[in-house]
Amino acid sequence: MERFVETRREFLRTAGLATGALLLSPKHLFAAETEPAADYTVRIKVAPIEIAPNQILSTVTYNGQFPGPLIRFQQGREAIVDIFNDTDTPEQLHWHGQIVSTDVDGAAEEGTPYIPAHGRRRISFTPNPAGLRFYHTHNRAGADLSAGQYGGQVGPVYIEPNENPGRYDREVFLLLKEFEPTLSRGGDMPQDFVSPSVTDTALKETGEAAMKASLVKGMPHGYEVGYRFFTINGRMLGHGEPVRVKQGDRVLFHILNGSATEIRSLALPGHSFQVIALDGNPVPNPAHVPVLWFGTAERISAIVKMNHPGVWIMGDLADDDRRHGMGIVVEYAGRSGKPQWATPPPFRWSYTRFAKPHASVPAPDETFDMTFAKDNAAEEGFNRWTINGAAYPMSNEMAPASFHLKQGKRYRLRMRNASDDIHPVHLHRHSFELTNLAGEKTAGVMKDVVMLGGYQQCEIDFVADNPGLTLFHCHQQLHMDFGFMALFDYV
Ligand SMILES: [Cu+2]
Repeated sequence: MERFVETRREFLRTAGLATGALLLSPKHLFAAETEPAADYTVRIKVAPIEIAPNQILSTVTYNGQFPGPLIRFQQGREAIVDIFNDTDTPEQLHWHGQIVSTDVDGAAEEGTPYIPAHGRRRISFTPNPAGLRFYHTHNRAGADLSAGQYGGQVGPVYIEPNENPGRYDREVFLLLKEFEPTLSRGGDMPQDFVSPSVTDTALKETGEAAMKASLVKGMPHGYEVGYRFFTINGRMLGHGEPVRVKQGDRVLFHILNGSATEIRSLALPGHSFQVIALDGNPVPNPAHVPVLWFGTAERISAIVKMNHPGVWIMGDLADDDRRHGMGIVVEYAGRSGKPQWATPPPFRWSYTRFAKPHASVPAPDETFDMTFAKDNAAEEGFNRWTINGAAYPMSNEMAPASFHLKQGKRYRLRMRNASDDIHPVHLHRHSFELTNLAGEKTAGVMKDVVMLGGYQQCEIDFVADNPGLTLFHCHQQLHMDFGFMALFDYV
């Protein structure tokens, strides 16, 4: 991986040395001034990736590798990124979780220009906020399972904080991702891990009435996506480099669910995770948990004290997914043998565990009510998704904004899920605070994706502090591609 600081200094040094010569050539000097070297270069290209010995896939990648290169920025220091697109399809590269302008963000719906096919786009921005972010394509895939985030266009971003990042011996980045998607009718997303588990009777009645109506029409189930291969850092379990540790190490894991559609879990037998950040943002209460759960696009930074020597499988709780690759070996120095797995005791995941106890949040200036609903199999066999009755046009384009913001005001989104599916809901270009989960008040947890369980409700608050069109959507690719999106604008 390139370290941009060196690259840039080197460039300036070279440019400085060359100044005398360039005086003879004003045109050359001008070119150097208008086009400094990029801090990072990302190249979108189709490439083979080997996820296990002789298991080679061909997919769209960043820089010919999967995951895309880890991009490290320094908080608050402007960076220049060149994005080359070597494919035949115009592309959008989204800087997930960053507070950037619509010109940079990477969403056509907000008006970000495309990176032209076989072209280049240069962007510059000030990376913010600190912590674990990521970059991924924001192209619509629709029914095309080789497009969008089904392919290999996902890479981690780490924005170095200006303040002390914490005490640990080493840092390990893990990116969870499935390959070879196929469509099926049915398939269940796990959600019995969600806490609080309270569902709303009225939402349930709405959802069940919709299901009855579609059963009458003979089309109760839209397509769902399943996968053949499961990987961590682009390798199936047992086929990548193990995470090598020593007894007593404090290892800081930065883990990212890069899936297009799946909810993931992760456990390391005999160890606990001290969660220090969610979606890159430090949590008020860094609690210990035996299992991590990630909605699509969610990130967790957690410290593991290595105090249980052995050779272990750090893997997904779903046996089938783990057997098909969703895991990585953690190996203590001096230990060998077959990696061991043990199912952790029953555990429910709640964001409130990491919240500020007994804290309250300021009242919002305005509350937007949103109801999410599913029209079963209504869109050429795919489920159509609506927010307050409207599906976003299925075109990868701008549409009129549904919600209007005034700069500086605090807003609350009261989200009600009238479907039985779980939704990892994402707001672009802003961070939000979790303020109510299924009736339970909470405060202090800042995120950019929140999982909303079937027939549940939750509330998130955010300050309108980054003017411009702002996309809001479910991060499950099938859901966002079939209507589950809306725009906010500033008025
Ligand atoms: Cu969804």
